[in-house]
Amino acid sequence: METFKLGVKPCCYSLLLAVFGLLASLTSIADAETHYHQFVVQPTPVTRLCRTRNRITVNGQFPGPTLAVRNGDTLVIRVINSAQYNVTMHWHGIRQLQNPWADGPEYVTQCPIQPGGTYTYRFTIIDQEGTLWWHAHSRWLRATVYGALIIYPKLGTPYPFHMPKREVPILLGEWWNRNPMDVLRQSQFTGAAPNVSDAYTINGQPGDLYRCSNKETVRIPVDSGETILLRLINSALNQELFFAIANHKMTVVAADALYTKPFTTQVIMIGPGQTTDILLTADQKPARYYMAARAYETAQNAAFDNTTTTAILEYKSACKKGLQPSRPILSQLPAFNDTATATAFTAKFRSPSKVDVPTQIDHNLFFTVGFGLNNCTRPNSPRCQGPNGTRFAASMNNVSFVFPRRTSLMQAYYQGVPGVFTTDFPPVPPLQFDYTGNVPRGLWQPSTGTKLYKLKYGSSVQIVLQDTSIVTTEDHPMHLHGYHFYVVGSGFGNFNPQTDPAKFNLIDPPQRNTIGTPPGGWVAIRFIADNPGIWLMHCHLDAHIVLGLAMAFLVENGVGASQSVIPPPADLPRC
Ligand SMILES: *[C@@H]1O[C@H](CO)[C@@H](O)[C@H](O)[C@H]1NC(C)=O
Ligand SMILES: *[C@@H]1O[C@H](CO)[C@@H](O)[C@H](O)[C@H]1NC(C)=O
Ligand SMILES: *[C@@H]1O[C@H](CO)[C@@H](O)[C@H](O)[C@H]1NC(C)=O
Ligand SMILES: *[C@@H]1O[C@H](CO)[C@@H](O)[C@H](O)[C@H]1NC(C)=O
Ligand SMILES: *[C@@H]1O[C@H](CO)[C@@H](O)[C@H](O)[C@H]1NC(C)=O
Ligand SMILES: *[C@@H]1O[C@H](CO)[C@@H](O)[C@H](O)[C@H]1NC(C)=O
Ligand SMILES: *[C@@H]1O[C@H](CO)[C@@H](O)[C@H](O)[C@H]1NC(C)=O
Ligand SMILES: [Cu+2]
Repeated sequence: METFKLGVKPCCYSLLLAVFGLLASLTSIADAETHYHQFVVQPTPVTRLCRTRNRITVNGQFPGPTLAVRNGDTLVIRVINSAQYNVTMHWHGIRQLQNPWADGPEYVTQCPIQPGGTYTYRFTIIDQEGTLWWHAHSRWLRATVYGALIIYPKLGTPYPFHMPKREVPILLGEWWNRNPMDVLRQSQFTGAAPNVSDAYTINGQPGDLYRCSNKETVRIPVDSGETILLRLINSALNQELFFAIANHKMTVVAADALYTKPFTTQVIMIGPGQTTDILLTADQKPARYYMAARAYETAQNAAFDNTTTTAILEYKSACKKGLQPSRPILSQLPAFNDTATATAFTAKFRSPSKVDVPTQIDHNLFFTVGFGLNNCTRPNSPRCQGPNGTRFAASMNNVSFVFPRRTSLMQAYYQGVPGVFTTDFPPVPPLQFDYTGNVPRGLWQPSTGTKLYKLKYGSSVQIVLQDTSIVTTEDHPMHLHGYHFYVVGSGFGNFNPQTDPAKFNLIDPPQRNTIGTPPGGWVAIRFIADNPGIWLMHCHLDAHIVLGLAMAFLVENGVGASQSVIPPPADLPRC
């Protein structure tokens, strides 16, 4: 744990640009520090796939700077918006206890930082360690505005596994040749699905299976026999991904900054928003091996980006001879629709030991999650380019979430501004139907609203998230802000409240902050509502959140200051 730097000479090529850039800030860190950072959100020329285009970045870096802190540290990040778009910043997976003001989703916990504006996010890491990340939470800006957020244990606290000397953040991303904000704008105009990306990326680089990307392919040097830690983050906008390393097994030790019982695997499935920490031992013949990622796509008949991004795991001894580097060995990745592999992988996650799962449930919630289609009065209009002259929609419990514009939910709540939201989000679907069967077309059009579900401080909550087959079934990576939760069960088809709870794992279920609904199935989660504030729950595919696949919890204050939301900072942006 002493050295976080890649103190290595690259072998086959001259520079390890991307890896060095990412690890630049990972120098040794003292105990309980306050870290001051300035994030300038600005247009920056970025060259990918043969063309240079302006993209919104933080401090001109893509991916953005890595934040490296310790459990117990405080972060003070002054965000200066020098871009032409509204922006907010989210610290994905940080619990932000009593402090929704630092959470970031626009119009939920704050108004956006407008062009020319600034806002300083202040928060303390309380009892969390592992791999998280930060990203813009404003329309589709996070396509290029994201970075790793690594939390080391407090000084003197060991990892529950042998700490490798070398560790590498691996940020999976998605790249559009067109400005992602224009891709979003076009789909919001037409009502059709947004154009798919042109490439996936590893640490910002597509890799050498794409044109013009050969020289910049990310390289990770290893010594034969050593074990390194990969901190894998899916920062792609809209795509779950399979990830594998040719000829190498991986040992998963944590996910979403929560330790897991270690298990080995040949392939990882990771949804947007999720992180996975992997131990990798260089125990193969010295050579060059691809690490690669490509789509896990569950929607039926949907267009998706069918390309493969690569980086190269390079045994140093394989490169010493000064010869032309050999072509890397290709990784085996599952087929794009291999739900069996994805499901088997997700089922392997366990907490390291017995955990304290809530068993007395105060709120037994059942939320349908899925698509819808809105009919048009003029189906031939350019604004109705969805299937058969409709517009795509999405909802939870048939409510397509409408984000307020006048103010944020949290500001309205704190200041008692009426008329911004209601607290009647339904605990169960307003209509029972065969959720994963042949749903009658008349039920496909959701209602709209800004509905919250109210929870008393300290109450225990179970949510069954049930995918629907309206338009298509799909794996929706559902993210809850302000919390992590136990994943106690999952299955295919309709959840059966009589028989399925008996199969729940109440001993050592994994904890996560983002979990996918199996396509045409359900997943059950539990948590204690011990963090007051308004917390968004949404699909982490940004193509879906903008269709309304979201809702929010209003967790009331408990007793006294230690169970209440702190006052908002003076510089909180106003709408
Ligand atoms: C989306 O794709 C269509 C079809 O390829 C193309 O005509 C259109 O210009 C694209 N729009 C954007 C914003 O990428
Ligand atoms: C994806 O690409 C591979 C080859 O790169 C091809 O074999 C496969 O059919 C494609 N799948 C889809 C769904 O387009
Ligand atoms: C996956 O898609 C291919 C077509 O690309 C199809 O032949 C195959 O049956 C599908 N597999 C599953 C499990 O749906
Ligand atoms: C669109 O219309 C065609 C022909 O009526 C029908 O077969 C298809 O299922 C419809 N698609 C949707 C998504 O409604
Ligand atoms: C939308 O249009 C479809 C196909 O024309 C129809 O079956 C359905 O009932 C309509 N839905 C509503 C809510 O009007
Ligand atoms: C959703 O609400 C709309 C509007 O009230 C209704 O037409 C539709 O049938 C509902 N669908 C479901 C699945 O509840
Ligand atoms: C930016 O935010 C302000 C304040 O909420 C809002 O009035 C404005 O419309 C937003 N601009 C865009 C382009 O969304
Ligand atoms: Cu989704």
